[in-house]
Amino acid sequence: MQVYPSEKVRNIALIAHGGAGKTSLAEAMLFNAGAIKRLGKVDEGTTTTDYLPEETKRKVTTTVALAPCQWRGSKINVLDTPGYADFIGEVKSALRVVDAALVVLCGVAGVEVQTEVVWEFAEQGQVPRLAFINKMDRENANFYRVLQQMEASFSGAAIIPLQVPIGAADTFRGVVDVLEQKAYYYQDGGVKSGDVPAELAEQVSSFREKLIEAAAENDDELLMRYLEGEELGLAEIRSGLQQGVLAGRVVPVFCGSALQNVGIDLLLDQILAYAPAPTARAGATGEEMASRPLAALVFKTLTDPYVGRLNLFRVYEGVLRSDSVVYNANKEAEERIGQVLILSGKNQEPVEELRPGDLGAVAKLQVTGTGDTLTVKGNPQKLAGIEFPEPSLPMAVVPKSKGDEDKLSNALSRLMEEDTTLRLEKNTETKQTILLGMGEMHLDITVERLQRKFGVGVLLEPPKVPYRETIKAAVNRIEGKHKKQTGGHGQYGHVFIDLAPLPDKEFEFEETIFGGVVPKQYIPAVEKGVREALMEGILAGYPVTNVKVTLVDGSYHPVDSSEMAFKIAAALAFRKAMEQAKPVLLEPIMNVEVRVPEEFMGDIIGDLNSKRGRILGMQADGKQQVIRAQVPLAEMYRYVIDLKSITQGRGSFRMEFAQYEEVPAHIAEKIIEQARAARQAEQK
Ligand SMILES: Nc1nc2c(ncn2[C@@H]2O[C@H](COP(=O)(O)OP(=O)(O)O)[C@@H](O)[C@H]2O)c(=O)[nH]1
Ligand SMILES: [Mg+2]
Repeated sequence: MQVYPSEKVRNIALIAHGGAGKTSLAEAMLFNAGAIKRLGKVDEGTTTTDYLPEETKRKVTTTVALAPCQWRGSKINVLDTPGYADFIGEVKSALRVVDAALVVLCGVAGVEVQTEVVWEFAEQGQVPRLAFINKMDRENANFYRVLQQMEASFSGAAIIPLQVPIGAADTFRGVVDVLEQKAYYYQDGGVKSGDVPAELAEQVSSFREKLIEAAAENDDELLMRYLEGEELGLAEIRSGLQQGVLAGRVVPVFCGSALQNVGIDLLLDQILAYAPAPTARAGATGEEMASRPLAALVFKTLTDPYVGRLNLFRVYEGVLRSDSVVYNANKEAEERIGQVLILSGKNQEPVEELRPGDLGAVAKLQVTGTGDTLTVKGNPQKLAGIEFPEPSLPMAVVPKSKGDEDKLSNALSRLMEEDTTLRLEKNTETKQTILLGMGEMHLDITVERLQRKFGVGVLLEPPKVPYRETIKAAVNRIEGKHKKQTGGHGQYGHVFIDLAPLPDKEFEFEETIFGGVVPKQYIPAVEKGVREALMEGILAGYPVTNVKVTLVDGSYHPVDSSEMAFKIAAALAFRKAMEQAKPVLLEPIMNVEVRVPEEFMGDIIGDLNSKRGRILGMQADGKQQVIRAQVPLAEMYRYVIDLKSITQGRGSFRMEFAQYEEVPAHIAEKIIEQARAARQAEQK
């Protein structure tokens, strides 16, 4: 593929709710541009951008994929993104490096939950937007209804139809260009232009009026002439619209069918016309940008156990050349660039260099990962990174075999290089390795990738709750005696302890020994014996906390006493004392903050109550309500899934540890019973 000057590059991300047709559209664009010979199908697993086994199996996009098209002397870098909420981090990556987003809508379903989510991402990132209403060939497709939904949902920008469909469903035959007032009919694999059909004339002229007004509003001079009733030229109107799109004030809307390949060539033309070039967004010429020191941002890292690491990046300034040395400003290290590549799905093509604004890839960098800036050593600069969402579904990772266990940690850290929404935590209390993901599908796919890429087999289990044990009563002078005096060297340790609740501290040890009844040198052993006993409480084997132990009395034997004997005696005394001191189970309580649209508030509160939650307060924040509550961790580990089903994905939540509290008796009984059964099973 030839090298394109920055003015001739367009970077556009296809963003949408899952199933709107992004992957099919990317495929149709590639096909029309002649980049592929055969139009692949999502349902047959033959598209360019859904190429991973996890994707073809599910017919769902899981990672951002690059698909460049050469169209009328320009290059359009299309980024296909996932629509499923579990992979929203990939959408963030794509939006970070494009100059425009093409929001794809299903002509039947219209504005869906993830449409709103990704629209807002684009708005927050100040990414100009275009919209494509797809699936016009489907029964019940309705262009005008979807337009109305868009107007109702997206108030921040003017929604301006630049096309209208000719026919719908079975009779969908093509589109009218509103500005040109020209019809395009698709038949027998070709396109014919003609006059606007009579039945659409009125609609088209009213949209055209709206369009011209929207164009004029972006340019003072145009606006004046427009208000004076002057006729504006096509080029002027286009330029007004371009400015509006660049500023995010205007969203032009197009339509067609990706599956039937109707309107896609026109869409490519419209992208060239309205999606800003990198130069337009930077406010500089390509030559100016190229003459500056290198600044390139890595927006995606792919790992392959055989091929190694592949970094996808955008060049912002300067030129990235094959066989050069660059500087990673984040890792503060030099990197050797071998061959610069252009990617199309999984296919790679070597190129000499990439100009400012272009997207490409480099293999086998040593330290570079997602979010890093590649620059020059003498003049390093750091581009803003990418803000990824925090994963909130935890599962414990259990290796299937010893071999899997040995390979696991390396495989996971490699996977996390390419998937920035995975987190790994080691829970020191439960000794479990916890993998956090965005949702169930995300974690399922992670398990598949561990197997496919690294040959590591794992199971996921619900994480254990780190319960603790404590006491509610104080007991005094509890005796522990360890004595063995049959034959040879004996053992003798003997203590009396007091045990008391200690609300604000985990543990304290004191001694009030008088007259050396327990000799000084054995007192540390007594404390050690107690500390070891604390690690496994008597109820269900959880760590004991918030207790104070005082060594008050004891006795010794001049020959048989030893540190070991006093340690054992102390542990015996502690367990006996705990049994008598009204032991209870404690569970972690979380501070939870749920953010949902107002209409879900009742259901959210009901659900939190059923999870033994205490509502602390509610507060409006714009159209959203923020609900604060305290809820036991044991009830919360799948909350991301419950919240999604209550709100159809419109809610979000955060939680953090608050404090430990006593487990209600009827629940404690079950936990203690389970622990006993587990211990018995272990002993067998
Ligand atoms: N009838 C019809 N179906 C389509 C069209 N575009 C995509 N589809 C189908 O919609 C489903 C989802 O498409 P896909 O491209 O995977 O959507 P994505 O999740 O947005 O990438 C697949 O079964 C496609 O064949 C279209 O224009 N018309
Ligand atoms: Mg897709």
